[in-house]
Amino acid sequence: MRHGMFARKAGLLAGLLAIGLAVWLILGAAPAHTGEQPIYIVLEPEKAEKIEAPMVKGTESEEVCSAGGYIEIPLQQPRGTDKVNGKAIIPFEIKTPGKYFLHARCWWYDGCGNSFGITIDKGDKATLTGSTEKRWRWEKLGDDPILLLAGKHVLVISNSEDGARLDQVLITNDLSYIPQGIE
Ligand SMILES: [Ca+2]
Repeated sequence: MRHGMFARKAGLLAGLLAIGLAVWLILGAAPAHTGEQPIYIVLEPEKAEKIEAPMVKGTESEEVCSAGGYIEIPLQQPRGTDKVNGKAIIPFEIKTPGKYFLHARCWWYDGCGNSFGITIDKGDKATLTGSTEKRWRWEKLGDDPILLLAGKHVLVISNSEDGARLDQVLITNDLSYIPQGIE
C-alpha cells in the first residue's frame, strides 16, 4: 500500500517535471527578445510630397493639430459628388522590417464624411473609418498589422468621402500602442 502511494507520487512528480521541461523548452526555443526600441514613424499629411484637388491643406492652431495643419476633403455641393479624385502622396522609410499598424488622427464631419482610402505601395486600397464625429481622434487601420519590408515606401491617402480630415499618421511596430493626443 505504502509502496503503491509512493509510486503514484513519483509518477505525479515525473509528470510535473516533464511539463516543466516542455514549458522550458518552448520558452527557450522562442526567439530571444532583441531588446530593440519599438519604432514610431510620425507623418504629417499636410506636408505630403503632393496633394491633389479636391483634397486641400487646412490650418489649425498647434494645440489642436500637429504642425498646425491637416488635409481635408472639403464639403461638396451636393455631398459626395467627387469620390474619385483627390489624394496625398507621402513617402516614408522603414529601417526595421516587420509587422506595423497604421493609425491616423482624424476628424469626421458626419456618417457620410468619415472615411479615407489608404494605399501602401502597390497594395490594395483599404478604408480608414470611424464613428466619432466633429472631434479629433485616432483611428487604427484594420485589425491585422501590415507587413512592411525595409526600404522606401509610399503612403497614399485618397478621397473617399467629403467632410473628412486627417491631421497625423503614426506607423508603429508597437502593436499594442494606442495613441491618444498629438504624437
Ligand atoms: Ca498635422
